[in-house]
Parts: sequence; C-alpha cells; structure tokens
Amino acid sequence: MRIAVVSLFPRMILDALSHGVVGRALSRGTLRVDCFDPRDGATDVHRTVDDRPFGGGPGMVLKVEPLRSVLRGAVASFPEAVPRVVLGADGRRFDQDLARIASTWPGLVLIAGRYEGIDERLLESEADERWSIGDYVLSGGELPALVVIDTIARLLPGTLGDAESAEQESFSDGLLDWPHYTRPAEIDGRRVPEVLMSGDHAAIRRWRLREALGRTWLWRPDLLERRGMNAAERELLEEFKAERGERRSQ
Ligand code: 9D3
Repeated sequence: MRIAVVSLFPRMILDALSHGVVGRALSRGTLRVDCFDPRDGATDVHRTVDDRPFGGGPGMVLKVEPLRSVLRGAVASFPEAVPRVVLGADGRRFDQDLARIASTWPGLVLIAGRYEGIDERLLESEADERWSIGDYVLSGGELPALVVIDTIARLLPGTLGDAESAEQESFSDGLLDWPHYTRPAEIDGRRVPEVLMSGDHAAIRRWRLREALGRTWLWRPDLLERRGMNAAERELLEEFKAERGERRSQ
C-alpha cells in the first residue's frame, strides 16, 4: 500500500516511520510513504502557507492555494482514485475497525494541518473524510498521521511475522491483553502465575482468555458489551470474578 502525507513537517513523519515494524515494512516495500510539503506549493519569496483568519482572533489559518497545489500533486501521484483524508480534531474517531477498512484501500492521502486549522473551503472541495484520533488537543496532524500509518501498516499482509498475524485474529480479539511475564520466575518475592510454568498449553490458553475477559470487564466494559461473549467465555468471566472476590477477602 502507498500512503501520501501532506505536511509542513515531512521529516517528522519520515523520521518516526524509520523504526521497528513499520521501518521494516517500508524497507521491504510492503508499505510506501511519500511526503508532500505545502511550502513547495507556495509561490512567493517567503514561501507563505498561512494567513490571518477572517473575522479576527488568534492564530493563523492554512491558505488554500499552496496546500491545494501540493495536494493535487499527491493525488495525481496515484494511478487510481484514492481517499483523501484530513486529520482534524473534529473528525470521525479513528479506530481498529476503520484501520481494517483503510488497510484494504490501494492508497491513501493524509492531510495534516497546523496552526488554527485549514481554510474550510479546501476541506469541502478537496477532501473525502475527516478523521480524529481522540478527544484531546494536539498541535497538528502529524502525530495523528503517524498513528494512522502505524495502525494500518500492521494490518498489511507481510508486515508482521506469521505468528503475530495469526494472533491478530485470535480468540482474544476485541479484548484487552492478558498479563505477560518473563524471567526471572520470582522477583521481590512475587512469583509468575504457576499455570504459565506448567507446560499445559490448554490450561495456559484458558487462563489467558480468562484474564483478558476479566481485565476487559474491569477496565473497558464498553468493549465487552460491543463484542459479546459465548457461554464458555461467560463462565470464564464468572470464574475471574469469583477468584477476584477471594483474593480481595484474603
Ligand atoms: C486550541 C485550538 N482549537 C481551538 C478550539 C482548535 C484546534 C486547532 C488545531 C485543535 C487542534 C488542532 C490541531 N490538531 C489536529 O490537527 C488533529 C487532532 C487533535 O488535535 N486531536 C485528535 N485528533 C487529531 S487529528 C488532527
């Protein structure tokens, strides 16, 4: 998949993508990311990309012409039509479901804003969607662009190893993670749960699912509501609650 990013800080995007799983996806060619800088679309000597807001008030607004010119270049760099997505705090919440959908697209143009925002007329005429990554105020769209790219990259065939890819579709999908442990088996008198040392893979699987269900019930009941549970899972959750009650009364 290829993603084009329109941003005033292309280095911020490319530097951040050079590490780890996404860095490998880029060097293997599973993913390609190209940046387009609105400054390159400015025509004056100062390479102006922003101007004062009509109506007054603090801050600056990204002008239409430089942004539109590089955005059209970004769109034209694809052989077919691809969705143009503006990152904005007022957009549709980006989540794993939306990431799964986007990971099937042949390409994507992400537009990251800065300052107070982008001239509304550009958003109306040159963008298909607006996505937000959550309810908090950032300084611009670059970090959201990176969040979107990282999330999509992990879903592309060939990014993760076979084991990790298989785990994505596992029984624990839609739940919080179970707890993880590594050596040493005891630290400051605190031991790793005995079942993990047992070598009984069915029991380990069952314990992990129980912990994942229990943690999701405790901390993200909204996720559990949405996902639902089968009879076996409901029983495991009851087991978790009973054991938790016992632990608390000890
Ligand atoms: C304090 C500024 N706000 C006035 C009410 C408006 C505003 C302007 C620019 C708020 C945020 C931004 C910059 N943020 C983004 O470009 C952004 C963002 C975010 O801030 N939170 C969550 N998702 C996103 S996606 C893009």
